[in-house]
Amino acid sequence: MPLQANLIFIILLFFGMALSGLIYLSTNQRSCSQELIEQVFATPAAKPNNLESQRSLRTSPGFQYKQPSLLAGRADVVSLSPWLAPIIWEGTFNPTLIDSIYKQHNISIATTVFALGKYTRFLKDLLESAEEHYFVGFRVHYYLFTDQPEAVPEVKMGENHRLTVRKVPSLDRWQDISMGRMEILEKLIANELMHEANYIFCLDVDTKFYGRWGSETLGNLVGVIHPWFFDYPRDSFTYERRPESKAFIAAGEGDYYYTAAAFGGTLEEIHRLTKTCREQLNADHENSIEAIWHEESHLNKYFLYNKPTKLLSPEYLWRDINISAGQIKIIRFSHVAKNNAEVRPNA
Ligand code: UD2
Repeated sequence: MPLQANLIFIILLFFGMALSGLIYLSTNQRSCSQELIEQVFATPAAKPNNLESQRSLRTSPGFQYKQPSLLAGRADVVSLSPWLAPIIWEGTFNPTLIDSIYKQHNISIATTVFALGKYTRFLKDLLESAEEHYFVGFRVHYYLFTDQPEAVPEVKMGENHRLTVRKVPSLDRWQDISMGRMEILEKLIANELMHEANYIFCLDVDTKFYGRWGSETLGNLVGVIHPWFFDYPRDSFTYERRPESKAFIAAGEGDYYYTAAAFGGTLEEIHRLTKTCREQLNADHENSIEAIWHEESHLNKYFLYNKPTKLLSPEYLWRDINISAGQIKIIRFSHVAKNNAEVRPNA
C-alpha cells in the first residue's frame, strides 16, 4: 500500500473509532439519565396523592350537582378571611361535590385524641358519634393516648376506620396533660405519620359530633374559630398579654381567637405547628411562666403569624348543644358540659 493510502486509512480508522466512541457515550449517557429519572419516578409514593400540594380538584364528566351561584349565598356571615382563606359555614359548600373530588384520591386522615385520668369517660360518646359523622367513607386512623388502655370502650369502627391505643404516663396537673399534647403529637408525626397519612386533626376528648365533619375541612393549615369569642372585638380575646411569655400578643393585633380543641392540616404543617408550640412552651417553662390558656395561647400566637389556609366556623366546635346563635345553622361538633373540679386531677 502506498504511503498516502496508508495515511488515509489510518485517519479514517481514527475518525471511525472516535465516532463510534461518541455514539456509545451518548447512548450510554441517555440510558443512565433515563435510569435516574425512572428511579425518581418509580419510587413508590409513600402515601397517596396529596390534594393540597397537587392542587388538583378534578371531577368527572356527567357528574350532576346543584349549579353554584355567584349572587346568592350566606349573607349573614363572612366566608373569606382578609387573606382569602375560606371560612366554612353551612351553605358555603356542596358536600356531595367536595366528597366526590376528594374521594378520587385515596386520602387518609390521622386523628388524635387524649384521654387521661377521668377523661376516659368521654371516649364512648366521642368515638360513637365520630363513627356516625366524621369523614364517613374516608380512611381514618384514630390514635388514642391514655394512661388506662383498659378503660377504652369497645366501639365498632366503620369501613376503613381504625383505632390504635397508645399508653402514656399519668400526670398530676391537667394543664401539663393539655400542654404535653404538643410534644407527643410532634413526635408521632415525625416518627410515624409523615409517610402514613395525608392529613391530621387533633381533637379534645370532652366533645361529641352531632353533624357532618367531612372533606370540606381539609386544608394545609386548618384553624377552628373558638365558639365563645367569634363575635368579640380582638382586644377582648383571651390572648396571653404578658410580654414575658412567648405566647404574648400585643393589643391591637390578632385576627380571630382559635380553639385548641380542634386543629389540623397536612402532616408537614402540623409538625411545624406542634414543634413551634412545644419549643415556646419549653421556653416559657424555663422562664417560670405559664401562658393564660396554656397551649391554646401558643396556638393563637402561631396562627397569628402563620395564617391558616382554611378556617372552620364555630359549627365545628360549639360551646354546648343547648346554646343557640342565629348564625349557627348546624352544630357539627361540640364541647360537652363537664364539672372541671370533679374530672380534673387538680384544681
Ligand atoms: C380549653 C381548650 C383545650 C385546651 C385547654 C388548655 C377549648 C374548647 N378547649 O379546654 O383544647 O387548650 O383549654 O387550657 O377551648 N385532658 C385529659 N385528662 C385530664 C385533663 C385534660 O385527658 O385530666 C386532655 C383531654 O383531651 C382534654 C384536653 O386535655 O380534652 C384539654 O383539657 P380540658 O378539656 O380540661 O381543657 P378546657 O376545657 O379548659
